Amino acid sequence: MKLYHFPLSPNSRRVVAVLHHLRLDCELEAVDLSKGEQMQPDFLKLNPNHMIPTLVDGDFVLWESNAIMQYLCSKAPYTSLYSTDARVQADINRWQFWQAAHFGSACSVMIFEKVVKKFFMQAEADLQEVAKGEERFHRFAQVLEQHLKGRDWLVGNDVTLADFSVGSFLALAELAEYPMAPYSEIPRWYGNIEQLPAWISSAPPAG
Ligand SMILES: N[C@@H](CCC(=O)N[C@@H](CS)C(=O)NCC(=O)O)C(=O)O
Repeated sequence: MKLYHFPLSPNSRRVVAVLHHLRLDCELEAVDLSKGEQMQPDFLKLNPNHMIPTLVDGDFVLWESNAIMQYLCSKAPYTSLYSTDARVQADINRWQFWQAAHFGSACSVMIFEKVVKKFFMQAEADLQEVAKGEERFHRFAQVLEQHLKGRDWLVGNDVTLADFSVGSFLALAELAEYPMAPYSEIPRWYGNIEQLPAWISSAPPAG
């Protein structure tokens, strides 16, 4: 298998974390988004959305990080990351869809305005966009905060794909200046993810 990724992207880090957690053999190839490498014709043949992560497994090409994570679990003999129990699996799916549709898209506004523009475009953040992102962030962070009360993980008693999917956006909380002040459960839970060997080993190189 080969995974096209960009180390700074939360969308690809969570896939790399799952690869490490499951100890799966997979070649990693970095696609440098800051140089526009995702627009190369050969890459566009794999993913016409020009996005990482993208997985190639023989003649099978898969894009969308959450779909890739679920597929990788089918490569492991059994993993509690993605239980085979229908309700537990539905619960994990729920949080993965929620990340893709709501929480992640709120975080992405701040990542774009405060990180991508500053480091890759040498441009200023649009404060109106930041305000809209923050409002959206609070709407969904409140849901996450309430759910995490009395829990160490999003679903059940162990780490699942749900934690990697939602948690991946917290890695950029400081850099992207998410408005984290009202929340205590979210950083407590993210602290559990930060201690996972697979999360540590999937971190982008410093500097
Ligand atoms: N929904 C997609 C989002 C992937 C995504 O947004 N990738 C960004 C990097 S974080 C990308 O490749 N952007 C390059 C571009 O849009 O040209 C997933 O979960 O895989």
